[in-house]
Parts: sequence; structure tokens; C-alpha cells
Amino acid sequence: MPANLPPEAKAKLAKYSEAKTPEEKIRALEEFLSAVPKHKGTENIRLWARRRLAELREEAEARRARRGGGGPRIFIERAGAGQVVLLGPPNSGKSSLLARVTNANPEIAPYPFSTQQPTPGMLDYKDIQFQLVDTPPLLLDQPSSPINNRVIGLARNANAVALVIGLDNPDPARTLVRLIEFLSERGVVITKSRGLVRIRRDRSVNGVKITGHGRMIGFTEDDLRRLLSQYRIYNAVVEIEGDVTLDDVEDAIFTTRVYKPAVIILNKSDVKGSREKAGEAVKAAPPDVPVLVVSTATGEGLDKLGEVLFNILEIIRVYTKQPNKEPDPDPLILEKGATVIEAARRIHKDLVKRFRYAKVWGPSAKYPGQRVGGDHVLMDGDIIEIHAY
Ligand SMILES: Nc1nc2c(ncn2[C@@H]2O[C@H](COP(=O)(O)OP(=O)(O)OP(=O)(O)O)[C@@H](O)[C@H]2O)c(=O)[nH]1
Ligand SMILES: [Mg+2]
Repeated sequence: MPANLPPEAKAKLAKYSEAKTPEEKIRALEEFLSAVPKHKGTENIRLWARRRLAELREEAEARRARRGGGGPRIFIERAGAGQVVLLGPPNSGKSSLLARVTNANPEIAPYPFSTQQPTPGMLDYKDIQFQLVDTPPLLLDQPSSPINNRVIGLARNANAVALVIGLDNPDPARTLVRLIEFLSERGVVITKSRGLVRIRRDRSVNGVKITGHGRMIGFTEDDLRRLLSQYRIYNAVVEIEGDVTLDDVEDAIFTTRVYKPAVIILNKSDVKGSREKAGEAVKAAPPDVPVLVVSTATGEGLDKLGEVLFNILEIIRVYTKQPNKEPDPDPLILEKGATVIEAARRIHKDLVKRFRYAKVWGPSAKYPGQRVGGDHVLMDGDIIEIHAY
């Protein structure tokens, strides 16, 4: 992007980033938009500013409505081993999917826009459950629709997303590409291969600190500091993952990008012509995102959903036990790569201080009941017995 903004436009943006209330932010953005020249080089940033303005106006509106009581239910509290938000264009079968694989009973209709409110349901997988959240449809051709902002908010808050596209769509491959692009423009990226920059402003940090495992492509730390200082960012932690350009850094000043693990669900495999369209969509999908071809009408392909979600969420199940007793049938859900001490922390934060050693049975144990320390890395299906002071 480097937008080559005139100094007064940059000053307005700085005012925006220093603003505390949505109302102040709205005013600063409006002033910014009138100060920025309209040409190709500023296209992205003007687009960003208009979107952010729409979101802020909506936030301000929602706050006014809440003061009046009630208000729409925007967030769904997480439950189970992971929250997965269903995203897709109208009529793709999001509600049908929720109804088919969970205990929930959402409205299903042959016309678009039948879903108005997010609705959760639980999907059983082995001895755990995933929470699926049905949402109102995304309107890919009406980017500034307030429905979109609400749904994106749900996606940002989730552990993973499922992109649901109907194979009765005239061009599912194109719709898929458009949907992924749409999400990325709003800061939700579904592939890790893309570089990710996070800028956290923090006055207690001395200068600009760069962390993470990423690579800076075509710029130096000095370039980065110079760019940030133009936006009056002097104290911050900049986290870099993957291959990152200076444009990506500038983008990150305006939007916080989040990575969400994803699965692509091509639904309605029972309709005529679906096989060929599914093939094209699979080709168009990012190589590191799994694709399921399913039919919520016949049930085809849906038996794989639980396993795919388990894999993309990168979690493990660990069973705790007391000495001379059977393991607890409800596992702890931990991130892949978690250690014994993290399991202890999950049980009780006091247990970390009192920890002595643990005994482990299962995939990570060299032999049943192996005695290990706090840094022992656990695996899915392990059983642990923690010994404390
Ligand atoms: N043939 C066929 N039709 C399906 C399938 N899944 C859903 N449908 C139909 O597609 C239409 C839309 O289904 P919904 O589940 O309401 O779609 P939605 O994505 O929730 O729609 P919105 O809430 O408007 O976004 C309904 O008529 C469903 O019966 C499927 O696997 N095969
Ligand atoms: Mg629906």
C-alpha cells in the first residue's frame, strides 16, 4: 500500500489512533477522508477508512440501542472444545448443517436471509463436543452491509471458521475465492502461509520492539521504525510471522489481522452437476485448508466433520487421574504441544507452584506410568497423574 499520504492526512490518522471514544474516532476518520487525495494509490486506505467508519457508526448505534435496553445478541459464549463459526453466502445450507449435525433446531428455508441471529449447537466427536455457530449470511456483493460486520465480529471471536458454499451456486469456485478475499480484506485470514503482522501499542515499551519468527521482505528495521513514526507510533511491539512486506506492516496499523483455522464445506453434493463444480472449487481452495464435499440432505461426507475440526483446531485431549483410581472420562482440552505444567495450570493455578512430578500413560510415555517433569510434552490421548507438595 504505502499510500504516500500528505502530512495532514497522516496527522488525521494519528488523531484517529489516539482517539478514545467511538465518537472521537468517527470524527477523526471523517476528517481523514476529506483530507486524503483520491487516486489509485490511496484506494485501499480510503476503502479501509470507509469500512471502519461504517463499523464505528454501527457500534455507536448499538451502544445507544443497548442503553435503551435489549439490543441484538452479538456474541455467543464459547462452549465445548472449540467454537466454529459457519460462514457463507445466503442459502448455502449453514442452518441445514447445524440442524443435521448438532442438537440445535434453526430455521431452514428455501429462500435467502432466513437466519437473522447467530445460533449455537453442539457437535459430538468422540468424547468431546464442538460448538458450531450458525450465522446470518455474508453479503459478498454488498460489502458495507451491517450484517457483514456483525458476522465478521463473530468470526474474529471464534476458534475456527467453516466456509459453507452450496454446489447449486452457479460458480462455487469463484464464490469461494471471493469469500476468502472478502474475509481477508476484513482482517480474517485462513492460511498461515500468508505473512501476519501484529502491532501492539504499549507506552511501557522502550521504542519499537520487533518479535516473532517471520521474515522482513525488502525492508529493514529502520524502514519499519520510520514508517511507524510517520503514524506517530513510537512505543510498540511489532510481531511478525511468515513473509511480510512493508505494505503488510502499514496495513496492520489499520486492521488487526487474525488467523483463523478453517475448513471449506461444499454442500449439496446431491444436486445435479455438483461433482464437476466441487472439483473446480477444490482446485481453487488454498492448499493448506481442508475441503469437505457434503450433503446435509443425504448426510454424505458429514461423518468426517468432527475429525477435520479436531485437526484444524490443533488440540489434544488429556485425561487426568488420581493415584489408584480410574481416569476422569472428561478430558482436558489443551493446545497441541502443551506440557504437563500447562495441564496442571488448567486444573488449578495453585497446582503449578505445588507441582513435584507427574506420571504419564499413553502416546507420549516411553513406558506406562513414566515419571516426568513439568516440561514433558503431552500428546492426544495421554493420561496423567500429577503429584504435588
Ligand atoms: N439439495 C439440497 N438442498 C439443501 C442441502 N442443504 C440445504 N439445502 C436447501 O437449501 C436451502 C437453504 O438452506 P438453509 O440451511 O436455510 O441455508 P442458509 O445458508 O442457512 O441460508 P441463510 O440463512 O439465508 O443464509 C433450503 O431449501 C435447504 O433445504 C443439501 O445438501 N442438498
Ligand atoms: Mg440460515
